[in-house]
Amino acid sequence: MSTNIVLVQVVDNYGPNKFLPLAIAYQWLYACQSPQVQQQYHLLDVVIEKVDIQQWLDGLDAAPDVVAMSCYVWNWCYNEALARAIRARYPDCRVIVGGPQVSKHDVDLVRNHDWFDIAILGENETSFRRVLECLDLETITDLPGVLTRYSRTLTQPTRTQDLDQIPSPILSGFYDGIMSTYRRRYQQEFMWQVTWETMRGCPYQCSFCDIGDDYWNKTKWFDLDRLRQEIQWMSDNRIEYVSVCDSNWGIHARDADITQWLVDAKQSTGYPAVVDVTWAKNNADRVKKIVMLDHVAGTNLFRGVNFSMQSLEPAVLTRSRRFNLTHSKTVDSMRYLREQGVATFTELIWPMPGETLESFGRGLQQLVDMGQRDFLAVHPLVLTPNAPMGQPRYVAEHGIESRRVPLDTFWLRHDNAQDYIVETVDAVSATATASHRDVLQGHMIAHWLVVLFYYGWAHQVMTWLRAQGVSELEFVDCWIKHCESRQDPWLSQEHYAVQDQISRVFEHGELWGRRVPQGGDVLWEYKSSTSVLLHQQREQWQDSLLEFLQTHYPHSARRDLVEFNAVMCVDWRQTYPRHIRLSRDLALFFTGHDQEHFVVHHADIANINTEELFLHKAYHWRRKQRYWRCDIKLVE
Ligand code: B12
Ligand code: SF4
Repeated sequence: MSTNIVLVQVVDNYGPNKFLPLAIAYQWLYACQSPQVQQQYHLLDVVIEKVDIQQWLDGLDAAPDVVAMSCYVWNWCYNEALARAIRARYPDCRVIVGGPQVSKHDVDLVRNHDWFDIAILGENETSFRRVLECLDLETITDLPGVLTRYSRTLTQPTRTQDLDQIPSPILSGFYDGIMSTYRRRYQQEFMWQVTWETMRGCPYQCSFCDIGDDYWNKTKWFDLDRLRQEIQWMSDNRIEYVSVCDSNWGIHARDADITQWLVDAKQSTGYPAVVDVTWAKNNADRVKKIVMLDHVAGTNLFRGVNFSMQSLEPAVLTRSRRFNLTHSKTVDSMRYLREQGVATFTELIWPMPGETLESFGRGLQQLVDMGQRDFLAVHPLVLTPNAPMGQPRYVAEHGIESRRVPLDTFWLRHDNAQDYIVETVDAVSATATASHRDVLQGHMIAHWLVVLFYYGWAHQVMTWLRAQGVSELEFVDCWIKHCESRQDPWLSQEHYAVQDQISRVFEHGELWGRRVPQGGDVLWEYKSSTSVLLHQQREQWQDSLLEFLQTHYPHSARRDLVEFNAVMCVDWRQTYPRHIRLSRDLALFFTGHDQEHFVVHHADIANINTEELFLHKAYHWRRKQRYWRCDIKLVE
């Protein structure tokens, strides 16, 4: 009699795309190389979405004997609920868990989660195969990186040395199987998203990151021929979006070759449409070369280049073992890319251990000074079970306090949120150098800097004031004081609404994000949510901005400056190109031309036909490419 196995790797629903499951496919396909596994097992189902658990159990064709789940921070609680339900209905079914969310430090993990039977740590394709060959809990306890309720010691997993021993889920036809099952089941075509790996591991050791763990320090590569064939498949199968797992795109010379194949593929079929990569931190020249391959070909595979820094404070970087590109190289690269018309964006984390409110603000200003004009994201610091920063010693050493709060997932649809099994994380609420109050205040500084400068709502005004000696951070500080003074009730209300919502995440465990009128059933990221509101009340916004200038910077309180700022923030309800008239001093300052008549245009706005599409493009999907910003030219 065969053993029925179910594979589970679920993600949240984001828009229409479905995710093809990479990690669990690897595990299964590797195990299937064992003749015993091949003969003994029958693949009952592959679960890739957070389905209704009871309905799914009711719909199964047979009783599952083994369920293998891939666990990430975004599906751990769901997987627990699924495992409990399986345990209740099929008590003899063996539930196996693996993946980044399975702690490599907790020998009691299975004893403390008795709805799981086996936990497999690290990559560990070899142990998974042997577990499937022998499901006896006492025997498998001796395998490296395998935990059961009988485990008394923790053995660490070894690395997989030759990645090409793992069959490709693409080339083996495994994904074709899932896609045709969906086609049959739902009688429609879906857009599929591929998670794609060309290499594993990372030579860096950032403490806040799962991959910063020593375990992942050596890099291993997939064979180039295999990758080339996979690209062909993605191109032929019209894969819209490819999420590349590699931690440093551009770290190796071969990344340029792979990029060229992706460019060629898109030129021949139009697919893959988007390739989402994490750029190498310290290989600026190669990164520029790779970006230009795409840019010059006009294939638009990459959506900008991220210069992730996490912090700009040297002492903080040392504590978290983070190495950033040098200051001068970053400035040069950002300048070069800006001149080529390639958007860049930067990611920071707040509050990093050792960071203070003051050093955080200094870092934000430094970033603007370095030439980051396009986009900035500030992520809340969270502790994960395998990241060095999540370990008790590190936590104690840096006075880290954390609270169990929902995962910082934004843009969840609220209708999903109704029955949603909330995933939780340990979000850092204070450190030895930043009190909880500082943490909230830091989020508000980042909030207004992004809204005003990086979403454009006061971008031109701030640029003008900068030339008068007012730095962007001084402007933001003054803005926050203005909001707190309640002089402008409309602005104060917005300021406190955001602050209150962020604080409620920490105090009451509420979901991150915020619903806004006419923003659909979506929990918007806070800066986006404020932008949606400002968009809906543009005239009120201009009045408030002018009044703020009159109060604090009277010499720059010019209606034409505020109006110019507004004109540069794209609005789908306007007709483009727009002809505008500028006073000579503004024209000279912003365009370099001593003229009055200009044309304002936006390359994509003609494709927008609904408010919802506009809001999502401007303040969600294409925010990192400064979608908000119009172009300005002289009238010819
Ligand atoms: C692709 C990706 C995504 C995709 C996921 C698509 C998908 N279907 O999986 C998307 C874009 C959705 C995503 C989102 C997020 N991500 Co992400 N993402 C990644 C990324 C880049 C690759 C993951 C991957 O597939 N790697 C390749 C596979 C093969 O490796 P692996 O996952 O480690 O799996 C190996 C082993 O762990 C093991 N394994 C895995 N599952 C199982 C199961 C069994 C049974 C066994 C035996 C073994 C096993 O086998 C694999 C090797 O064969 C990683 C970073 C990275 N470079 O790995 C981050 C990473 C997984 N993401 C991370 C985070 C934090 C997030 C976000 C929460 C960020 C945020 N705040 O918004 C969001 C989640 C939002 C949400 N609600 O969904 C963290 C997760 C930490 C954790 N403990 O889970 C990572 C590790 C980044 C990091 N540097 O810390 N992400
Ligand atoms: S943050 Fe990036 S560079 Fe640092 S260890 Fe993680 S994957 Fe490597």
